[in-house]
Amino acid sequence: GDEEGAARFEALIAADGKIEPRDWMPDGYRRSLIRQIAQHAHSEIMGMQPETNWISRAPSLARKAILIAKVQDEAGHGLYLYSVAESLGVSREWMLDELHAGRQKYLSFINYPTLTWADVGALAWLTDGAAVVNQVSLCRTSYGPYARALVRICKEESFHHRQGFDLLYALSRGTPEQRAMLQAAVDRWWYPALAMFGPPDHMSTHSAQSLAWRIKRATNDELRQRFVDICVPQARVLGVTLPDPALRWNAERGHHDFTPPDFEELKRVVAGNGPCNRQRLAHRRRAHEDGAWVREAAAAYAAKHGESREA
Ligand code: FAQ
Repeated sequence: GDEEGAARFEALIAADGKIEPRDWMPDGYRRSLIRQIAQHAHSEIMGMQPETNWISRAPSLARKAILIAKVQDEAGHGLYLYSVAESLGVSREWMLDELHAGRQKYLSFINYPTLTWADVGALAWLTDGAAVVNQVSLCRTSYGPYARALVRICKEESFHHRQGFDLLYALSRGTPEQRAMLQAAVDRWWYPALAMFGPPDHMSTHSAQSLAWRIKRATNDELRQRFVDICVPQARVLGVTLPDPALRWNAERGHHDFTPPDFEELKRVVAGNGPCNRQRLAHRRRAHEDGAWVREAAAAYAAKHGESREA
C-alpha cells in the first residue's frame, strides 16, 4: 500500500539509494523531477539554435566537423532526457506542447545571440563548463534513470567544454583583432553563464525540497562558486579578463569573491523578454511543424511493422 511505499521511499532516500520508475514516490517528487528534467531536455534542444547558425561559417573543415558533432550530441541529450521524463508518466508530445506554449522553461542563456565566431567558443567554454559543474553534481541525483543518463551526458559535455576552450585558445594566439573578438565574446557570455545556476539560495523556490529529496546534490550558490573558481585559472591561460572588477581570491574563504549575476535580468529573460526569446521559440515551433511528416512517416512505419510482425 501507500504507507509501505512511503516508508520504503524515505528509507531509500536516507540510504542514498536510487528511486526507480516503478517505485512508489510522492507526487511532489514526481512533479519536481518532471519540471526539472523537461526544462533540462528543452535546454538541450533549444541550445542547438545559437550554434547551428555558425556551422556554415566555421573557419575550417575541422572546426565545422567538431561543431556539427557537438550540435548532434545536444539533440541526443534532449532525446535521452525526454525518455527519462517519460519514465515518470508524461509524454514527449505533451512536454513539447508545454514548451511551445511557453509553460515549460529552458535555460535563459539560450536567449542571447552569438554575434561572432568567438561567441561559439565562449558559449561552449562558459555555458558548457557551467553545465558540466551542475551535471556532475546531478549524476548523484536520487532518480535512477536521470542519474544514469547524466553520466553519459557529462562525458559528451566535457568534450563540448574542451572544444570551446580549444577554439578560444587558437584565437588567443591570433591577431590583435582576434584577441579583441575573444575578449568581447567572453564579456558577453560571463554573466549569462553565471545565471545558469539559478537564483541565489535565499531566493530559490525549489532548492530546500529538492535537496531533501536528493534530486539536487548542491545548492545554486555552491555550484556557482565552484564554477567561478574553475574559470579563473583558465581565463589566465586564455589571456582574457573576466568582466568583474570585484573578482579576486579570498584566502580566508579559500574561494574567489565575485559579483553575482543580475537576477532581475534573469527574471526578465525567463519571462520571455531577453534579446532572442521570440525568435528562438518561433524557430522551434516552425521546426516542429516542418517535422510533422517525419513523425507521421515514423508512426505509419511502426504501425505497418507491427502488422507484419503479427502476420
Ligand atoms: N534559466 O528554485 P530554483 C546544456 C527557474 S544546457 C531559466 O532554484 P531549481 C547544453 C527555475 O526553473 C544546460 N530558468 O529552481 C548546451 C525555477 O522556475 P520554475 C542543461 C531558470 O530547479 C550548452 C525558478 O527559476 N542543464 O547543457 C534559471 O531548484 C551550451 C526558481 O529556481 C540544465 O538544464 C535559468 N538560468 O534549480 C546546449 C540543468 N535558473 O521551474 C547548447 C537542469 C532558475 O519553478 C550550448 N536544471 N530558473 O518555473 C537544474 O539543475 C535546476 O533546475 C536549476 C534551477 C539549477 C536550473
